Amino acid sequence: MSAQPDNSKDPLAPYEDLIVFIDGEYVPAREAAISVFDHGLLYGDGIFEGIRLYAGCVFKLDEHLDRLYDSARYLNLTIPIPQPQMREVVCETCRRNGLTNGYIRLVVTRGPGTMGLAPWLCPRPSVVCIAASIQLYPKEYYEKGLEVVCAATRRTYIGAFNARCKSLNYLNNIMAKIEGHNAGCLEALMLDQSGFVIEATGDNVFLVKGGRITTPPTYQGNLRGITRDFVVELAREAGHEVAEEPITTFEVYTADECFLTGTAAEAIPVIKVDGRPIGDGKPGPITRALIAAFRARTATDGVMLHPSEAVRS
Ligand code: PXG
Repeated sequence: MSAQPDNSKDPLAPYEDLIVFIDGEYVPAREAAISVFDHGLLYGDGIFEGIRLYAGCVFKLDEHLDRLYDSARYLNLTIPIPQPQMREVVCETCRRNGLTNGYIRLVVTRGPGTMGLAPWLCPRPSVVCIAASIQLYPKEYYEKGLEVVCAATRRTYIGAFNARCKSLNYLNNIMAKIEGHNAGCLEALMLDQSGFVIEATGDNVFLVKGGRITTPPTYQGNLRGITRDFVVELAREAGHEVAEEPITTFEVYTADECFLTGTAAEAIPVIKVDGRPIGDGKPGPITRALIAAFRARTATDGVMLHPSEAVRS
């Protein structure tokens, strides 16, 4: 399978009528532009968050903002908008687009600067907020599960860059995603330098064995997913034992169940890894129950866009 793009369609067509927040203003999408000298473009120097809007509530908004501001601190990047105001930017972008359900992309770049790496020569970081709709995986995969492979490309070593910082440089993940695609899969698992399976290219990974749930700890160079933390909470509430422990391909291939979690993907079953069926090769009961619990809570655990209307109704 080729990773070359399909040029027959305009991928931006669905975004034509959007209102986008950029550097303090809400403007039509076609007018929202970042400088060609922005270090976000020149060096991938910047950070982002992907956030979901469910039934008029921004899901885990404060958790996403905490992670965004921590990512900024890691990079010694000063976000020009204080966190409480950023909360309002996210909500207002959703309101201006009349959204009830959607996907929010919040991006902070280092801003325009001279053509050298030096971030201290970039005086004005840029802030962009886009709110639109998303469908990462076709619906049928939530019923029948995904097949994945383990990518040969290792996850960036934490001594080089700690992926707990959600940066604009996703080339490590994209290399693995291409490997998955070339193997006919929509996702790929990634291993760290020592051979531990630590996450997928854009999702965290969970296993179930003998009723016990495991997921890798977040000191191995993976992203501490907000969906991951929520699913751990849901699983414990449902009475399951959940352990954060390193996993290898042995644990993956011999698991009863496997699933992935992420803001875009939510929770999705994995039924085959490297050609080996997981369990009986069908989404397992604990995975299915957690997906149902996740869906039941997404509409109630968020920051309301229109709190006054909720009080009236
Ligand atoms: N690991 C990585 C490497 C991620 O990028 C997750 C785990 C899950 O984290 P959250 O907090 O979302 O539960 C992510 C987040 C995409 C896409 O288009 C993926 C993410 C974010 C935005 C877009 O696949 N993944």
